[in-house]
Formats: sequence, C-alpha cells, structure tokens
Amino acid sequence: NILVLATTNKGKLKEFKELLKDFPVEIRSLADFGPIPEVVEDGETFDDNAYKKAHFTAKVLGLPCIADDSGLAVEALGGAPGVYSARYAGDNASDAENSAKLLKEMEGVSNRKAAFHCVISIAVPSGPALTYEGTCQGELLTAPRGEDGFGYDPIFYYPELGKTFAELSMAEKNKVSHRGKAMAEMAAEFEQVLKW
Ligand code: ITT
Repeated sequence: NILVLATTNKGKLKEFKELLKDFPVEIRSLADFGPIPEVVEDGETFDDNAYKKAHFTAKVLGLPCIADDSGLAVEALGGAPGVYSARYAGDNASDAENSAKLLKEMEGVSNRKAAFHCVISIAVPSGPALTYEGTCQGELLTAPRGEDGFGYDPIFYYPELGKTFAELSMAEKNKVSHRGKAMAEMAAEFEQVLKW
C-alpha cells in the first residue's frame, strides 16, 4: 500500500511521517516523483483546498494521496489569516515574515485567542476522498518563543502545557495539535481507508 504525502511544506511532512509511522503503508513524498504541476489553492475553506490538493495529486500520480490544508484563525481578526496563513505577508513570504506581520496586526489587541485548524483529505485516483478535521485552541504571544516546529508555532501559546508549540517536541505537539487530532480521527477509520 503506497500512500503519497501531497505537501510541499517540510514541517508538515516531518509531522506526517511521524504520525503515520505505525500505519501499514509505504510513505512516499512529492520529492520521490519528478516535477508535477502545481495545485491551484483557490478554495475558500480548508475543506475545499485539502480536497483539491489530494484529489489533483492522486489523479496526476495515479496513487492514493493524503493532503493537508491548515492555518491559524485569530478571533480578533475575524478568523484571519485562515486559509491565507501560508501567504499572509505575501506570495513567497517566509514563516518568520508571516508571524511578524501577524504580531504587527495584533499590536495593542487584548483578545489574543487563536485556533489552528487542519483538514486532512485522502483521495484515490478514481475520485473518492475522505476528510478529517482537527482544531487546537491557544493564544498569541507578543514575541516568538522556542526553536522547533514551523509556521506560526513560535507565537502560538498552548495554555494546557504552558509552552508555545515551538517549545514542544514533535511528539508532544502531535498529541495535542490540530494535525494530530485530524490524524487520530483518520486512524480510527483506517481499515476503511486501506480497502481502497
Ligand atoms: P502545502 O499546501 O504544500 O501542504 P502550505 O504551507 O502551502 O503547504 P497550507 O496552504 O495548508 O500549506 O498553509 C498552511 C500554513 O498554516 C502553513 O504555511 C503555516 O504557516 C500555517 N500552519 C499550519 N499548520 C501549522 C502548524 O502545525 N504550526 C504552525 N503553523 C502552521
């Protein structure tokens, strides 16, 4: 059973490899294939984009694919950056630039509530797809803390553990994160996934 991880995000890739390590599948990443056309991520929801990425890549490669669309929704900003999290500070913005822009937008704002969202979609070349989701509530700090993780992890404080996501090991983060929760849902149905 080959399963392709259809993501170009190295942080996600690492977490998925760890989350899937005990599953009866042979993991491949996009780097194992030649260049493939880029997916247009123009959906308005995490669901739309996750499905698009998984469905398109499964068709192109002729293999079952798993894709993740995720992002950070900040309450005081009406849910922004949301589906635009990867390019909040511009099309080729770095993680640090995106976080810096968010901290600037949040200067002087006292409601710091934020939630990570993740939708995972698994698609097979013939078309059908299954989706799973997870969310994780936290608070935005005013300055980054910690070295691990990726994206907005250094400014996302997780009160239950008293640390930012960048101060957690990957195993600790996977236990509580939006992605970990979505994967736990998928794990519960993995028999069904494998029947494809
Ligand atoms: P792929 O589409 O190739 O998977 P991407 O980075 O473009 O890669 P998204 O469109 O789903 O993926 O954007 C998700 C962004 O949300 C990501 O770039 C981070 O900035 C942020 N994000 C998602 N999950 C995160 C996490 O666990 N920790 C920190 N930031 C996260």
